[in-house]
Amino acid sequence: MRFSSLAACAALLVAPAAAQPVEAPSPRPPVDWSAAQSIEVRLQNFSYQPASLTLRANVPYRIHFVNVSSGGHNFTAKEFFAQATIDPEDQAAAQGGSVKLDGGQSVDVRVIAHQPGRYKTHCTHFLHSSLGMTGEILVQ
Ligand SMILES: [Cu+2]
Repeated sequence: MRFSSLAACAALLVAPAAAQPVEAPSPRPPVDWSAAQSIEVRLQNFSYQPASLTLRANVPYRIHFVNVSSGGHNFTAKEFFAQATIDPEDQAAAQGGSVKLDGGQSVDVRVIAHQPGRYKTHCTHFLHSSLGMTGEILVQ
């Protein structure tokens, strides 16, 4: 009797932990990319316009990157792209978390951010970030 009530008590103590199984990543439904909101980011010597983007989590966006300068730039945001879903068609353009553009080039990346937070972005070309080519993406 005493043992069984102890066992019941132990079961109660264990129950809350048992009620919180490790969450498996929930399967994500297919995305309707045609509903993506458009945002334009201009890359120039030596800044992003705008330097700060605000995105809502779990909302599809089409980010239109335009390099308006004659030299190459990139938009490197590894942590941002790592937590995001990128349209399979655009994954090559954002390979390794970096969108690379030659002078005058433009590219679209359709993306859904999932994890709210602040993510840094910068251009990895020599000295570009120290000249001001940095920015942030705020996911709300
Ligand atoms: Cu640059």
